Amino acid sequence: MEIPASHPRKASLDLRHRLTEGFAKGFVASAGLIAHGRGEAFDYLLGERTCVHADKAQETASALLLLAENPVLSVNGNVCALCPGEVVSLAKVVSAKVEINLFYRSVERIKLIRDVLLGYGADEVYGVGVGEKTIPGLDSERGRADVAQVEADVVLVMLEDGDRAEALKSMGKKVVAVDLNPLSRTAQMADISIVDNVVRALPNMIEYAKKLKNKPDDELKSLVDGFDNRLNLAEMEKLIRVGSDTV
Ligand code: PTJ
Repeated sequence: MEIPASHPRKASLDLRHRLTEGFAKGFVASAGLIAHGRGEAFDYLLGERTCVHADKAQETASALLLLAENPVLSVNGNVCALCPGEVVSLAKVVSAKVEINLFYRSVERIKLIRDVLLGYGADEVYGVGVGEKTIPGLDSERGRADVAQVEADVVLVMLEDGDRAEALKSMGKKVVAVDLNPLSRTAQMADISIVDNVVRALPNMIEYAKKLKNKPDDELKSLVDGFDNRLNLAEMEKLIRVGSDTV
């Protein structure tokens, strides 16, 4: 159904439709619809905009991805529905691999997500095999990983509140999270937590990565070293509780 351009909640409803269409096509998990609702609630409280602290986290995350030897962008059903083209673009700018990692893993969903990503121009999509590698300490299906994720030094984890960030960190990796809930386990465990809607975060990260790409490593390192994730998360939580950028 086409939402009229005059509808005051058009942008939000259009995003919902991307999820319900992805569900109808079979690549969004039914629980993914619930996860999206949780995100919507946080986004509403944050004013549905990129806050200054989220913008800083996006700039820093872009620098970290550019510095990485072996960055991986991890994609689940919701990310595939909301921003497949942006995942592919960001992967190209920062020379990252794109890997599918699903909680509700099925061969059918993996194939559908792979086809969407290839349709948006991905050179190669990882995580489509049987998952011969495992992430130690992770008993869910998310623990089945491709060699890409196992060898990665920096992993971008989007839209999941779970146990993978902790397991990846135990393997010595740096984790960047995109999660509208600053209190989520993933946001709390990550090295850089971007508290913003993924549909705004990824385009902004692509722009930052393009700007930072030709800067010397020292400059990128000082951006990363100067970032305090605890403080950033605390500011984002304050923003939700108090409702102002200036508190
Ligand atoms: O596709 P699968 O099989 O891997 O399944 C995906 C699930 C549903 C398991 C995954 O999305 C999930 O783990 O959902 P959770 O546990 O509800 O965590 C989702 C987190 O992402 C919540 O903290 C939400 O607030 C947040 N979130 C939801 N939508 C967005 C978002 N964060 C940023 N942008 C969004 N659009």
